[in-house]
Amino acid sequence: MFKYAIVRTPTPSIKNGLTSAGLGKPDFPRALEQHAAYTLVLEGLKLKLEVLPGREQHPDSTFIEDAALCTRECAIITSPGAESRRGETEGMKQVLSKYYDKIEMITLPGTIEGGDIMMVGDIFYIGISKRTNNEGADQTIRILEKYGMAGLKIPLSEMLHLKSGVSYLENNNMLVCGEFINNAAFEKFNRIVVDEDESYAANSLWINDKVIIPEGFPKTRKKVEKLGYETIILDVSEFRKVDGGLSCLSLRF
Ligand code: CIR
Repeated sequence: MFKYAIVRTPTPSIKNGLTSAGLGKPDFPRALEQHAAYTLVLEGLKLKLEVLPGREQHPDSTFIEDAALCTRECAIITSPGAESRRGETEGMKQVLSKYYDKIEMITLPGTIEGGDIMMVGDIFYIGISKRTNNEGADQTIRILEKYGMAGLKIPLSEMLHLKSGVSYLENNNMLVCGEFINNAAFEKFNRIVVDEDESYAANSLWINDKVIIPEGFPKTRKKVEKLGYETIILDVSEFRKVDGGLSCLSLRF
């Protein structure tokens, strides 16, 4: 169960966020409303929320998941692979030191973004992607092992981040789509395949026994409900325009 969440408010510069979605520019007032609705849902799920001020100079900084990894033992400040996102980790040590005694750092030439890290108990699956390199993954794995946890690398060929295509819903259940459907690393899980035309919903979010699903993906919703989960539907259309999903909008621990 998660107790805390940290989010960062979007700013008007979100329209300059990195993207390959081809869905147009986000509408800032709408993004703000959607972000507020997201934070309300997290609070409704009994998380103690910290809302960090937006950073206009970093258009993607509302996707705070990429800037750190919060484990049961330590927090790890990442080293974003996208150059325009490098500065997003500034100040994170100070923020996280309210919650953690042990704070570790990934350093260049290692790069890693939180969207490439999926927690399954004490095992962290780490996507090797355009943003996360082997060096960044290896540094992370060494830190995890120091604290009695483990990391496993998963090479990606198509998706932006590992969690763009796979989400762990606890209780051995995992949403998978695209290049991850037949990945041997996930064979032991109860894999629920997300249809290609709903692939955005592969980034759904388990929080304290409920699953948040983006609005507009009824087949995925049905599949998740069939597993017995109560679902919460949230419209995150403006974040989707800059390749962001539900998980990237918060750190949860
Ligand atoms: C980026 O390309 O870095 C942002 N526009 C989207 C980041 C999404 N983050 C995530 O899935 N964890």
